[in-house]
Amino acid sequence: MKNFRHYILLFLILPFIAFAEDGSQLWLRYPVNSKPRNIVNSNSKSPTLEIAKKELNNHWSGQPIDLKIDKFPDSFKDGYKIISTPKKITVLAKTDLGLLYGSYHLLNLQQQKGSFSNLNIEEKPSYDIRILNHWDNLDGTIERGYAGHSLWKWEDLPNKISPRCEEYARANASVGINATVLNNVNASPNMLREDYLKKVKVLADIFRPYGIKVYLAVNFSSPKVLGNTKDSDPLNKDVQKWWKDKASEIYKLIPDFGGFLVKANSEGEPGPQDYGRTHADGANMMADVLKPYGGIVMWRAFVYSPSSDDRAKQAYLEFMPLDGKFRDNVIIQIKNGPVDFQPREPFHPLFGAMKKTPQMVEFQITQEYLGHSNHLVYLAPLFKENLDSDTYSDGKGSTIAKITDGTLRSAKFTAISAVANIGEDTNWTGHHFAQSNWFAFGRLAWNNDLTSEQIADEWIKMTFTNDDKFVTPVKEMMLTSRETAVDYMMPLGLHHIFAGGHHYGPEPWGDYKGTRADWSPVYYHRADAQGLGFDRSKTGSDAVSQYFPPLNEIYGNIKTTPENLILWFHHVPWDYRMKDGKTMWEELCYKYDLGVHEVRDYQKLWNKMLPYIDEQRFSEVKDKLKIQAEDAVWWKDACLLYFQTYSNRPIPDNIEKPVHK
Ligand code: GCW
Repeated sequence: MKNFRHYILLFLILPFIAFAEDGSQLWLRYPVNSKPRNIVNSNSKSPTLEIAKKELNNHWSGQPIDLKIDKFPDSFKDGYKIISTPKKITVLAKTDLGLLYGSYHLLNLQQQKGSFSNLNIEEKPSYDIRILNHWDNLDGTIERGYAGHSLWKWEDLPNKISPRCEEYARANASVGINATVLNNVNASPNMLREDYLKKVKVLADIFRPYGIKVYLAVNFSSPKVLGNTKDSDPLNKDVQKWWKDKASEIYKLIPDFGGFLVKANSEGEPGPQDYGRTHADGANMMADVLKPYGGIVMWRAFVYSPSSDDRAKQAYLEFMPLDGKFRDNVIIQIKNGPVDFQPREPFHPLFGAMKKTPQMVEFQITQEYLGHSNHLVYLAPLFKENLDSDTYSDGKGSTIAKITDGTLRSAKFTAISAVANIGEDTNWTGHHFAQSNWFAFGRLAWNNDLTSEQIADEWIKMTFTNDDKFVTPVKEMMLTSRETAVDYMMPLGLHHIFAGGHHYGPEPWGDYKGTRADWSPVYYHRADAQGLGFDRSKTGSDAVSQYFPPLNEIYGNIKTTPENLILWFHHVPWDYRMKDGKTMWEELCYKYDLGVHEVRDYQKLWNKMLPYIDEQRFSEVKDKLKIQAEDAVWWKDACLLYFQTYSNRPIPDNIEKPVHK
C-alpha cells in the first residue's frame, strides 16, 4: 500500500520534473518523442555516431535521416552538409564528429521552427580548436566563478562521476565547442600528480564521444615541486626529462590529450624568467615533449608588472622580440584587450603584430568585470567588436578574425578560447541570460561571421520561445545590454575603476599606490583639475605607437579617436567639446544617466514577458534586473560624485540627481 502511494506521488510530480523550468536544460529543450524512433541510417559506427543516433531518434520529429561519411578535403575538418527533400534528409561529413554536429544543427533548427523540406546547408568551423578555459581549482572553488562550485568533483573522481559531466559535454557539442582546459591558469602543481591524472582520464573518457579534448593548465614549477628537481629551469636536462616523462605518463592514460595552457611570469606565477630564460625557452621546452603525441602549448601573453609605466604596453614589449622563436606547436593566447577583460577596451596591439607566431584570442565569458552573474549583459557584441577590429597589420581588412582563423596567414592550426562561466548552479551560469554567453562563444568559435543578432535570435528561440512578442523585445534588450553596462560602469573609455579585488562595484577613489599602483583605479582614470583619462598618446605613455598605421595616428589624436575610447587614449579636459556639442563632463554625466535609464527600461520590458514564458525563469530574471538597476544607480552616483570633486562642475539639470551622498 505504501509503495502504491509512492507511485501515485511519483505520477503526480513527474510532469514537473520533466518540465522543470529551472534553466538546467540550457538551450537543449528538444521535444521528446514518446518512444524513440528508428529513423537514422548510417554507414559508420562509433560512440560518437551512437550519440547522434540517440539524439535524433529521441528528439527528431521530421523525415528519416541518413548520416553518411563521405570524402571531403582536409580543410573540411569537422564540417558537414545537410541536404533534404520533403521525404528524406542526408547529413554528410568527413568524420563522425561532423555527423554529430550536423545532427545538432537539425535539432537546433527544429527548435527554431525552421523548415526541413528543402535544405542545402554546408558548414565548417572557423577555428580548429574551440576551447573553454575553466578557472577551477582543485578544492572545488572557481576563480572569478559566480555560478557555484566546480562541476569537477575531484574528491569523488575517478570512482563517482556526476551526470552533469556528460550533460556539459553534450551542451558543448551542440554548439561545436571541442576542447576544454579543466583547471585554473593559476595552476596547482598537483594537477599533474598521478592520482589527479587518473581522475582527468575519467573526464576525458566521458567527453571523448562528444568530440571534446581535454587540456590542462600547468604550473611552471611542477618539476621542482613534484619531482624534486633542483629548479624548474627549462634548460636544465633533469627538468626537461621530468616533463618528457610526465607527457608520456599523460598520453598513456589519455591518448588524445590536447596539451598545456600556461600562465608564466604573470601575477606572481613562476616562469622561465625566474631563471633568466624567455617565454620562448619555456614554451618550446614544453612543446618539444608534447610534439611526438600531437599536443600543443597555449602560452598566455597576459603579463604586466608594477614597474611598467603603462600596463597596457607590457605584453607587446615582452613578446615582440620573440616573434618567430616559438616551435610550430605553440600558440600565443592573448586577451582581447591590453589590460584585462574590461567592459570596453581597444583590441590588444599584439594581434597581427607577431607575424611569424600563431595567435589566439582569450575572451572572458564569466563576467568578472561585468556585474558577475547579477547583471544581464549579452557578450556577443563585445566578442564581435574585437574579432571585427581591423589591426591593419597586413593592410586594410586585417581583422582579428582573419588573423586568428588562418584566412590571412596560413596556420598549422587555429584556436579561440574563453574563460568559462559554468558552475554547479542549477542553471549552470548563475543568471539565466548568462547561458547565452556560453552559447554565443561556441557559435562564434564555429562561425566568426555570424552576427550578434543571429546568435541572440537562435538562443532566445531555443531557450525560451518562438513567440515574436517575446523574441523581438528581448533580443533588442540583449543586443543593447553590453553598451548599457559600459554606460553605467565605464563610459567613454574609462577602465579598471572597480572596487577591491572582487571587481564588482565602483571604487574610482581607490589608490593602492603604496602597494600596487597598477591595480589602483586612480592610476587608470587619472582625474585631476584639468580633466580625465589616461594619456597614451605621444605626450603620454605612447602606447598608441604599438598600433599599425593609420591606427597609431587615429588613436594618437584626440580629434580622431573614437569617443567610446577617448579616455582610454587621452587625458581630456573637462570642457572639451564632444561631437554632440556637450562638454566631456556633461557627456560623462549623460552616459551614466543613460545607463541607469536603460536598465530601468529593461525592467519594464521584462515585466511584460510573463505571458510568454514560465513563472520561475520570469521571476528569477526579474529579481536580477532589480539588482542590476540598483547597481547601475550605485555606479552612476559613485563615479559622478567622485569625479565631480575634480571637475568642479554641476551635474546638468536634466539628469537624475544622485540618490547617494
Ligand atoms: O582578470 C585577472 C583576474 C585574475 C586572473 C588573471 C588572469 C586567473 O583578476 O583572477 O587569474 O586575470 O587572467 O590570469
